[in-house]
Amino acid sequence: MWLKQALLALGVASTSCLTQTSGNGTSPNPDHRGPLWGVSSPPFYPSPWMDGSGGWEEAYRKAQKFVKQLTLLEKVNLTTGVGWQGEECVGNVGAIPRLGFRSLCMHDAPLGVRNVDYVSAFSAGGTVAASWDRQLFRQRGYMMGSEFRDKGIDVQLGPVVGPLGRIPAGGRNWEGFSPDPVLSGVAVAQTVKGIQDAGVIACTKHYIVNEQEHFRQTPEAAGYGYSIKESSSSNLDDVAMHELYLWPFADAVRAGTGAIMCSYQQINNSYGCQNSYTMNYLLKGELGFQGFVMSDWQAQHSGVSSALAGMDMSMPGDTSFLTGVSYWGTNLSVAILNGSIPEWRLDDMATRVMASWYYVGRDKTSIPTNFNSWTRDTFGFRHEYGQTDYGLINQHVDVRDEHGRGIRKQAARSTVLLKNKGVLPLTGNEKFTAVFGHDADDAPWGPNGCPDRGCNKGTLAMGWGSGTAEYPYLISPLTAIQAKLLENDKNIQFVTDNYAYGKIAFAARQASVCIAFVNADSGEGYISVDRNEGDRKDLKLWADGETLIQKVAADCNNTIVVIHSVGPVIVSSFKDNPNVTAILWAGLPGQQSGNSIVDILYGDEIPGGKLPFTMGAKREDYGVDILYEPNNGDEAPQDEFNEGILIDYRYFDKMNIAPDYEFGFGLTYTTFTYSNLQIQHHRVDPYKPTRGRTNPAPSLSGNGTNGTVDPSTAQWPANLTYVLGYIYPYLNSTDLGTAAGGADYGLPNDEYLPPHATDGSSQPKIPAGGAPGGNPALYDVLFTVRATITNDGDVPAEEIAQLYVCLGGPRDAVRVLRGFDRVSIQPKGSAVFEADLTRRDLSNWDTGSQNWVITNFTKTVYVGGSSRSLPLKQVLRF
Ligand SMILES: *[C@@H]1O[C@H](CO)[C@@H](O)[C@H](O)[C@H]1NC(C)=O
Ligand SMILES: *[C@@H]1O[C@H](CO)[C@@H](O)[C@H](O)[C@H]1NC(C)=O
Ligand SMILES: *[C@@H]1O[C@H](CO)[C@@H](O)[C@H](O)[C@H]1NC(C)=O
Ligand SMILES: *[C@@H]1O[C@H](CO)[C@@H](O)[C@H](O)[C@H]1NC(C)=O
Ligand SMILES: *[C@@H]1O[C@H](CO)[C@@H](O)[C@H](O)[C@H]1NC(C)=O
Ligand SMILES: *[C@@H]1O[C@H](CO)[C@@H](O)[C@H](O)[C@H]1NC(C)=O
Ligand SMILES: *[C@@H]1O[C@H](CO)[C@@H](O)[C@H](O)[C@H]1NC(C)=O
Ligand SMILES: *[C@@H]1O[C@H](CO)[C@@H](O)[C@H](O)[C@H]1NC(C)=O
Ligand SMILES: *[C@@H]1O[C@H](CO)[C@@H](O)[C@H](O)[C@H]1NC(C)=O
Ligand SMILES: CC(=O)N[C@H]1CO[C@H](CO)[C@@H](O)[C@@H]1O
Repeated sequence: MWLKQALLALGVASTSCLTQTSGNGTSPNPDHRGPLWGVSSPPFYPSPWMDGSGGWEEAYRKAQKFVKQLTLLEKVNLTTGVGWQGEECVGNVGAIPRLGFRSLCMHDAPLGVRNVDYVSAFSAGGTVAASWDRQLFRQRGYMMGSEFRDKGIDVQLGPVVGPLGRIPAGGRNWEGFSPDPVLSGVAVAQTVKGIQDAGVIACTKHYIVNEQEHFRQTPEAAGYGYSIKESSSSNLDDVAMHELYLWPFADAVRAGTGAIMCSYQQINNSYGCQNSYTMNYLLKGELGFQGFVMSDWQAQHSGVSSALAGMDMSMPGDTSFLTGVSYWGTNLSVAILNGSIPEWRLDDMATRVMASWYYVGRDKTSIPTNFNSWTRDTFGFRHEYGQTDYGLINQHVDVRDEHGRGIRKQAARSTVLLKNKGVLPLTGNEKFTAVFGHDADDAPWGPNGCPDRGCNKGTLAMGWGSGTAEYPYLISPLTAIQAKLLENDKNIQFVTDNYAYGKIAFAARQASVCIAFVNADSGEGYISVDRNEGDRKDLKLWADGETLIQKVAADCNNTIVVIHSVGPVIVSSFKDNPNVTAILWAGLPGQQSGNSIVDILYGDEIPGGKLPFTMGAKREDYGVDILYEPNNGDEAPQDEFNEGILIDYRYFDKMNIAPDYEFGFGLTYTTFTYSNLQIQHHRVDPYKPTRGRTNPAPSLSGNGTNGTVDPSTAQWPANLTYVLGYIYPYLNSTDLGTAAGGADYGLPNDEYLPPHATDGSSQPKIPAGGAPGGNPALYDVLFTVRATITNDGDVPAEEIAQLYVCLGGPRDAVRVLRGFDRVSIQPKGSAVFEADLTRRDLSNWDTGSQNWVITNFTKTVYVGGSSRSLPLKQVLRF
């Protein structure tokens, strides 16, 4: 009901596949209190215990065997971080010395190993998404995973599908892949498999609807002068949750992701790390997630509640950095001992952690951690906060292998050619080449000069925040172009001061080709760069890139523009300028930036990427924007996702707004003709909702704690070498109230114990569930779609063919992406594009039955080269 209202508010009438309604692009009023204002999340308890299904059987058996031998304190150790800067990695849990089991190491980032030397800086997720290349996704995942493995890391904190990219200005979108759930879903699944093939646990994050930086944490907001008592709440309906935001998480779970990170902000006014509906019901129930949920760093806000709501690991362990106290640790021991949390819940946490560890084979390939993320010094304190345990802490192991070559290739394959008036590729024999823009250059302090890349100096090859890695080197475009042109001893000049207009004009006037590099940066909310508080303040090029391009083009009729950006930027002022002869979007290419763009510019690689998002003419055209100001007094800002599923191209299509460059668009040096659409129908059994009941929660408490253990066995050992600030599982009194160290950290008198939360008996199964990724029948292939693609030109090329479906209902998008493939085709040759349509691909989420349903609306299949170039179409016959 509300959805209809929301659509009416947007001026959208009912539509079907074949007709687009007209709209004027009016965006919803951000201050309007819509139907999602102040909504809540339904409680769901008990927390589902893992059952070892869907390929997890062996890991589950081994994990249970391991957990059975653990004491209460040892299990608590497995679930609780030792505190910020307590150990080598950005997060570690306690060890189990009795069994020689070392402290597990959790470490950033989604594009390479953070805060360490001798690692690679890969292209960002949002950049490689533009390759639409499954093999590349997997290969990149494997390369990253190998580096984490060889540094001695157990869990890589990536990949990212939250943010999905609802809002183009979202600060961390570049860490993820694409605002389209299918492209993101394929990319995340392949990345997870790649990382885990290398023997490292992938942590898919941030769960869920973590779509902006503003107001995600109250202390951070206070730092920007916003006084709010609670983090913002992302409020969304059940359809948008399933059809959009949960979709790629389902793919990650189905691919076997060992960990998931719950997010900072609230969902329907319940914090991401204590929302029983998102963690218990959606993730562990419906999606059958077998791994463990860890908190984002300081995203935990309660002890008992978070445990009962499905969180399995507290990161980094302290309530907030360096407090030395934890919601868990001692308090989790107490909560088990006093019965607030049943021991099966703790057993399940520990089993999930250990099952993931076995699942990726860490029992076979565990390398000791050989670095310390808090310093580059070779010798120092192992415990940075406690300043104890001095010794060799950084072995400076070079784990890069030959990955530099792969990164160069990956970035080139992810470069998107947006415009080309026949000037590309260049030959390298141009008489006079002039390069412009600070984005072409090295940074004055070197590529790692700003901590966590929190500045925009020199060329941009990754955003800022925790999603970064240290560059082993960063090849700037200017360096690489000079090297290329010096092969023929050509003339090359440059002006890298964006504002030196006189010098720019002087160089541009002489040049036979001008290459202007421009950029737009963003990052994580704890760093603000040029008043961009994580999220971008606008979609413009930085350092007045538009004027730079205009000045160059005014004097140079062959101006090539290269954009390094975190996402869409406004290109309207120059895209139709006749002197702008080519435009390339190169994203955030990573360490080989200059070489990758040289490979494209000078013809060693043929451009073939396509946009993983829409480039709109103005920010208003996207229909949604960042909530930049608190809208609820000092209470939690209410971020209403009134647009439902209509983000990015779905919104442009629905409102009939012409983008500058549409989702899925990209040129190469030839054109393609699509023909011969054929649809094969497969007979499959009808969809069966999952029925029956689970087993009761297994009891692994061999040591018989189960609420009956004598607290005297859980006291501080007399001989323990205490590390300052470190989080331990021990009690300092046999009186549980005293031992808990205050009511704030997890005592039941401070928290509400929800009904059924401690019930370990057999539970009804969830109809849309049944296996990791959801009901297995959702992945039945119902149709196979084939089309012939002919390369019209004289050069070999690759085409990224795309399959869209109109689901046909009034609230549906005009079309949604459902398949794609990057196909290599010889000159004048043809190839067959083939894509499967699964039951999930053709279903809508039905809130009433809480399941996926294929509606009776006419469904139409479209095939072509972009979201707006779809020459082939056919109605599906079931
Ligand atoms: C756009 O559409 C909305 C909703 O239909 C309407 O209220 C508004 O006046 C329109 N604006 C323009 C500029 O036409
Ligand atoms: C949020 O609230 C909406 C509206 O009541 C509801 O449809 C949806 O299922 C809720 N989602 C979550 C995650 O709580
Ligand atoms: C818990 O972990 C800490 C830190 O690794 C370790 O010192 C302690 O011995 C562990 N406790 C138990 C009971 O294993
Ligand atoms: C294009 O460049 C030429 C110089 O080559 C200049 O005379 C002309 O004014 C430029 N046109 C535009 C639209 O800037
Ligand atoms: C630029 O102008 C020069 C001189 O008029 C001309 O020879 C050349 O072909 C032009 N280049 C482009 C790309 O239009
Ligand atoms: C733990 O307690 C539950 C419920 O009281 C009981 O069913 C179970 O047998 C107990 N397990 C052990 C190992 O004592
Ligand atoms: C501490 O004492 C216990 C019990 O006597 C013993 O098992 C353990 O090895 C000792 N630990 C250390 C670090 O000395
Ligand atoms: C230990 O007990 C004291 C009271 O004796 C309490 O104030 C303190 O917070 C406790 N320490 C921890 C770590 O729980
Ligand atoms: C489709 O139509 C049939 C026949 O009218 C009806 O039985 C069925 O419930 C409809 N399915 C859905 C999903 O609405
Ligand atoms: C049955 C069982 O697993 N017991 C274990 C309980 O914990 C002690 C150590 O405290 C182990 O030695 C036992 O094997």
